[in-house]
Amino acid sequence: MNPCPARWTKTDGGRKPVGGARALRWSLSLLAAVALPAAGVVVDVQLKAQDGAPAKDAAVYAVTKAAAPARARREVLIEQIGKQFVPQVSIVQTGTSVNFPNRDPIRHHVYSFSPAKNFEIKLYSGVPANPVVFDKPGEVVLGCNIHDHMIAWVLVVDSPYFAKTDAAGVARLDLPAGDYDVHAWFPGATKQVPPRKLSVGAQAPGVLTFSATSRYGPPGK
Ligand SMILES: [Cu+2]
Repeated sequence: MNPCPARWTKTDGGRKPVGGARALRWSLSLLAAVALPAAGVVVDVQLKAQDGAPAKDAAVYAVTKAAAPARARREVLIEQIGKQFVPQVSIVQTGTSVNFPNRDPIRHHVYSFSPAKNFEIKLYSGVPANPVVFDKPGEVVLGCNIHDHMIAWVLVVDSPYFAKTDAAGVARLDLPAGDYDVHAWFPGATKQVPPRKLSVGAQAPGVLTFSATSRYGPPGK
């Protein structure tokens, strides 16, 4: 006599197609987002060394006062291969987890004394059990306690809009319309260059160029 079981069964049966339709709508809207990059404007930023040569493996990031969208933060890897950090330069958003897999048949001891992230992973092989969370913005210089020549940088930024420069010294940002401070960052530079204002509208603003005002890169290079 209790109608409930029958009613529940019916409702459950009726939910499935609704769920399926919802899933389809989601995938369609994702496709639309991918197919319409026009929501943002692509801005190329050229970085040059003091002598005018392209500044490879430097970074650019743009900061806006407008609410930036949350970005899915994947775990970032900085490996040790042949007694080098790979990659030597990383740029991540504040809160990103970074792990340090040791691919060498010898042990490394990764550390940083930088104020933005003071940590060490004592003498280890293989993949550390826990990644390191970079929870404060700033420049973090990495070293190895065993191999003095090993050096790498992590730039931690409070923005989802960042990119590393390629071999031509160009970093490409995809920015929604709005007002930004665009920062260039040269790893290991004794003095960084000041940021520039950039208003992004419907038109691409052309190429922004920054030149390093000091020597940068690993010591001794
Ligand atoms: Cu080492």
